[in-house]
Amino acid sequence: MLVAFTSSSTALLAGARAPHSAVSHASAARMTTMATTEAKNAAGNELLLDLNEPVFPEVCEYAGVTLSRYVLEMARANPDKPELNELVSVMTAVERACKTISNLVRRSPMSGLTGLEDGGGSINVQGEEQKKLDLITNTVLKNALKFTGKMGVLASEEEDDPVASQPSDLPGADDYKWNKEVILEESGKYVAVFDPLDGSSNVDANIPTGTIFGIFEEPEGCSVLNKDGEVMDNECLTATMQSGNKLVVGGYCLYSAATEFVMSFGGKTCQGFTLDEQVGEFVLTKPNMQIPARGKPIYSVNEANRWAWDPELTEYITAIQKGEGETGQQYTSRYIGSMVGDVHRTLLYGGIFGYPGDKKNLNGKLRLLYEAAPMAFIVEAAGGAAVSGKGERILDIDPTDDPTGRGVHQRVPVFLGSTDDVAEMRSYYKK
Ligand code: AHM
Ligand code: MG
Repeated sequence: MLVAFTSSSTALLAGARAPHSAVSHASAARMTTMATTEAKNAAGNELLLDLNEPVFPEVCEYAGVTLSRYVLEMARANPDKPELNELVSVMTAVERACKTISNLVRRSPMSGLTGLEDGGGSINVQGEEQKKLDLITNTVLKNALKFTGKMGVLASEEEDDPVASQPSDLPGADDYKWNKEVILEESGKYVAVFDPLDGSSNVDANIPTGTIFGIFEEPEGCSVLNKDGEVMDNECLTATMQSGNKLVVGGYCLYSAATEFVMSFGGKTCQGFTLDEQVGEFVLTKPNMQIPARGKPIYSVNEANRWAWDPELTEYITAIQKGEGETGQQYTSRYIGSMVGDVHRTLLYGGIFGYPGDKKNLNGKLRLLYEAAPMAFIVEAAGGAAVSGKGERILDIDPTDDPTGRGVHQRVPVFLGSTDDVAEMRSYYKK
């Protein structure tokens, strides 16, 4: 169902493409109910939640629609789902963390936060050297989410294993040595997955980086301790192991010339906000983002790996480079090496972004839970496609099926972007 806040001027319907200039002019708004739609996203896939989308035909010229207002209106537009009110504080925490991270990244050349943690001595579970900012941004996000009181379990690129979100005086909690940082809590409603500073290898060169996040509901009946106060197995702490099609909210924050926060609440639409640094608020600047079915002729992939690619992929990339693909246009290459920046450009301009598996790294590099799935959620909400190495929908991949046993850090090949470009790439595998 769509709910519109209407007044005398042009109404912007959720899911409809809105000119950016339409978010202006002050006026009071009145709420009306619009026709019912099915619980499907723009890509035509079933959604977990059928949410009414708040619609803003008119907003204050000076303040605009802030992210906080959008989230509040989303909860208000869905009175039959009171649990959404609990997400307001979770989203406030994510928003505040992203503002803080933006500031930390921006000030890092002056504040001594560039470079490696421990002079290179700090390595995460995936064998990667951690940067000072990797660790600080992880703490910022983790603390912000913890203190909402709504979170049960958090999984992050910078944590070896998922961590519960609150200290607990429950019996047995102190003995629990499941990982160095495990703390237990029993009242969480949501679980979060995040990559606090994706693309951090770029950060010292002042190249765009980003935060990627996803929020799931905690599975029903999840209890860290059993009735005798004994610590259960990892069942609940692995509550983050859910497929992307169960995401309630997903999105990213891009730290670039401007800080942009792009998110989808429920997966039906995709909304883009820009941080107004002067007032410290994210303001809706890209309502109802839609990725063109065939946008600019751009491909985005690390070509240094092409010698180990599938021959089908090599054939496809070579064809579009030469102007011998379906469009007959010669494609150009854009690759930042920061997924958030590369995906943001792809959302706005169209084209295809990929991190394929290859002979050396069968599943590529990107992690399913906190990189591939939230990004696939966003791209589909904007009408694009996101598939893995066999052409399967990334959002349908069940992380508990992981044959590599990497758990929350499972990697998957990723291709996403304009539907026609992704379909064209897959067609080479069917020849
Ligand atoms: P990170 O999470 O350790 O920063 O790694 C993920 C990043 C992505 O942002 C980006 O798409 C990819 O790594 C780039 O990898 P490569 O340098 O192999 O092209
Ligand atoms: Mg990352």
